[in-house]
Amino acid sequence: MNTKIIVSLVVMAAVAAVAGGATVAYFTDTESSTVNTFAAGTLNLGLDNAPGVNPTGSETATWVANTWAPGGTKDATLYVNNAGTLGASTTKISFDYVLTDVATPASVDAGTTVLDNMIKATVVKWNGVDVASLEGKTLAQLKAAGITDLGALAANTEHGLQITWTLDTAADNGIQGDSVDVTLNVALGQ
Ligand SMILES: [Ca+2]
Ligand SMILES: [Ca+2]
Repeated sequence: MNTKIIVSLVVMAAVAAVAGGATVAYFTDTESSTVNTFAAGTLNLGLDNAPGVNPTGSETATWVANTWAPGGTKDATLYVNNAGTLGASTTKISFDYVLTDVATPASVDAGTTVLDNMIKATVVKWNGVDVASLEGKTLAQLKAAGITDLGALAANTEHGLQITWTLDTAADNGIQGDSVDVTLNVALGQ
C-alpha cells in the first residue's frame, strides 16, 4: 500500500467519523419509580376474659374456683386476639402450675389423692371446635404434654379458648385444703 492510499483512507475515516457523530440524535425518555417504602407489620397477641374488646396484653383470673369439692366444675372462655396486622400461622399453648399440697387435717379422714391429678379439662374448645388431644387430661398431664399448636390466627381476629375444668369425683380427703395456681401460656407465631 502506498502513502497516497493510506492518506486517503485516513481522510475517509475522519470524514466518516464526523458525519456519523453528526447523525446520532435518538429520542430518549427517562422516568423514575419513587416512594418505594418498606415497613414491618405487627404480630400482637392479646388475651381477655370478655369477647370483642380487642385486647393486646395478658389476662388474669379466667378460671377461678374456691371451696371446690369433688364433682365441681368451672367453665369459662379465654379470648385470644391477634391485634396485629400480620397473620399468625401458629397459636401455641402450654400449661404450668404451682401446687400447694398441705397435709390433710388429722381431724378429718385420711386421703391419698393429689390435686393436680384430680383436676381435669373435661371440655376444651378452640373457636368452638373440640381439641381432642387435650380433652380429658388432668392438670398434671396437660403440663407434661408441653406445647399444643391450636393453628393459625389471622390478623385482627379473635378466637375463644373454652375450657371446662372438673374436680374428679375420685378425689378424696388428700386434697382437702390444697390449691393449685395455674398459668396458661399462649404464643402467636408468624
Ligand atoms: Ca401483646
Ligand atoms: Ca394434701
